[in-house]
Parts: sequence; structure tokens; C-alpha cells
Amino acid sequence: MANLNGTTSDLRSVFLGVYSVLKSELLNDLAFEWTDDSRQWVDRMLDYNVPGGKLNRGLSVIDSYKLLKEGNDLIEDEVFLASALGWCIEWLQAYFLVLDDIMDSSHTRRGQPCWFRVPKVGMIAVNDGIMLRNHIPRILKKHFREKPYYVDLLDLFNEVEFQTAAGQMIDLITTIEGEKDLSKYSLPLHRRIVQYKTAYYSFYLPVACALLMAGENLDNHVNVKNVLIDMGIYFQVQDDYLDCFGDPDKIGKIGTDIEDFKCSWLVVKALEHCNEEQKKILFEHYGKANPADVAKVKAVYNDINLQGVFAEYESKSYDRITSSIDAHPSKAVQAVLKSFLSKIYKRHK
Ligand code: DMA
Ligand code: MG
Ligand code: MG
Ligand code: MG
Repeated sequence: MANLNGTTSDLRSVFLGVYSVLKSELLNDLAFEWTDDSRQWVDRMLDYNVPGGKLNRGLSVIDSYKLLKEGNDLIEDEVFLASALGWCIEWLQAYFLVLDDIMDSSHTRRGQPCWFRVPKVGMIAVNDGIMLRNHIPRILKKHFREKPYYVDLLDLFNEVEFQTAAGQMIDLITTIEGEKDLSKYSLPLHRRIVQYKTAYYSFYLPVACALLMAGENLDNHVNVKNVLIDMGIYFQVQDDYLDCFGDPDKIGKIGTDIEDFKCSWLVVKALEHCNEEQKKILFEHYGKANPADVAKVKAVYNDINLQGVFAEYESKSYDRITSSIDAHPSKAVQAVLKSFLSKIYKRHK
């Protein structure tokens, strides 16, 4: 592995190299009596679901750790360990996404059919999700067991998984058939959902992993956590926006939020900005799978210029988050947070 501190594209290929190592360790895990069939299944399932995303969460563990080390070159072992933690987050994400796509009746993910839609997979995807989740403690045990921060790492992954699952729960129970009532949708409810389902695992977790590796106590970094949660909320508002207004070829998925009666930022804002007539249209057509109903909802979104409302939200969020970053005493931590923000600001995918 040459030049571990090189450019981003090098870093990505080093990171992908670590994926191959972790995968082959899991495929040769002595805790199971593998057969050719079972090994092939897991091999294909991992390749299909784990490495195909933007890898932002995973790569940012390495980035953040480097920034915390303030310019000191990392040794090969540190790059490997930071990458392994990055991959644990990508595994966690894959686990949540495989199950999320079933629950959201989605069609595509990362430019390919959702895993449960692949022929012969179907509901085996549920157990594959559980397998993905179970790989995480196995990776951690193999590579971090002797580290002084091992217990904290396990605890961190457990806490964040719980938060995410709780967020998914409230995302889902607001859409229960027979209880579809748009008047319960509000900004505070939306905020609660996205904080739990997205912000902790996508933003706090990568930095928390880097902090633990750097020997830090997470209790001393509550401010960092708050900024990251704020960024995570902004990120999920973008996700809600792209679900309707994004280009499926760029985001790699086809939106289903309107059909699914999701408490999306868009519908919350639409309810805020529409007149009585438009409100009636939303109440009648939101949450129905029929394309004609979806089109009626989108027409209201356009009539009230929701894209403009979003653009304003986006620049305000950027300014607010930038000033909380600037208020942080450590330049290294500021650099970590700014690098996150620059990766997501005005994203189209
Ligand atoms: C997803 O929210 C959250 C998790 C924890 C997977 P979502 O359903 O809006 O995500 P996506 O738009 O990617 O399906
Ligand atoms: Mg989804
Ligand atoms: Mg979902
Ligand atoms: Mg979404």
C-alpha cells in the first residue's frame, strides 16, 4: 500500500482495499462451517449492498482522524484501523438501507434494484440485513479487542444503532394505514424523526469513531456532537428534497415519500405555505400510490415554489452551521466539521 497519505482518489482505493480484507475475513470466519453456497451468498450480498454508495461516512472517519492528528502522517496501521471503523459505518448503513427499502417499498438504490427486489432474494433480504448488522461486532472484535477504547466503541455502535432504529420506528408509525392524518405533521415531529433516523449514524458516528481512536473521551465533545446533529438534520432535509426534486439518475433512487405518506420536510413546509384550496388537495392526494395522486401533490409543491423555500432553508442552514463551527475553540475540530459541511452543501446526490 503505497502513499497512504496521498490524494483523495488514493485514499478511496486504499479504503476499498480494506473492504476486500474485511470481506475475506468474514467469509472465512471460523465461527461458521461455510459451504460454497453460503460463502457465495454472503460474498454477493456484501458486494451488492456495502461498497456501492458515496462512501462519505466511511471515508470521513479517516479524514477526521487525520485532521485530529494535525498534519502528522498516519502510519499504515492507523489508516487500516480508521478504514475498518469507516467500513463498520458503511456496514451499519447497508443493514439499515436493506431493511429501509423493504419497509418503504422502494424500487432502486444506488442505481440498481433494491436488494429485496433482486430475483431469488425477496425476504431473504431481511436475514441479510441481520447478517450485515452482525458483521459489525465481528469486525470490531477482530481488530479492536485489545484497544483501550474497545468497550467505548462497542457502546457507541450500540447506542447509535438504537437511536437509528428508534428514528425509523417513528418515521414508520406516523404512516400507519387508517391513521393517515396530515394535520399531525409538523416541523418538531419532522426534526425528531430525522435527528434519530439519520443524524446520529451519518454525522456523529464517523467523528465519534475518529475521536475514540485519537484517545478522546466522547463526554468532552458534546458541542461537536450538537453541530454534527444539526448538520445531519440539514442532510436529511436535502434527502427529503431530492426524493421529489432530485434526478433519479444522480441520486440512484426513485422517490417514494409522497406515496408512503412520509413526514417529509416538503409536506411539512407545503402545509405551512399553502392556502385552503391547496391544503384540500394535499389532504386528499398525499399518501396514495397512484401516479395521478402524486402528480397533484407535486403540482401544489410547484405552485407554492417549494424549491425556493428549500433554497432559502439551505443557505440559512449553511450560515448557522458555519457560525457554530467558527465558535469552536479547536482549529483541528473546526477543520473536521468544515470538511463535512463542504461535502454536503448544495449536494445533488
Ligand atoms: C432513511 O431515511 C434512514 C435510514 C436509517 C436508512 P429514508 O427512507 O428517507 O432514506 P432513503 O431516502 O435513502 O430511502
Ligand atoms: Mg427509504
Ligand atoms: Mg425510510
Ligand atoms: Mg429519503
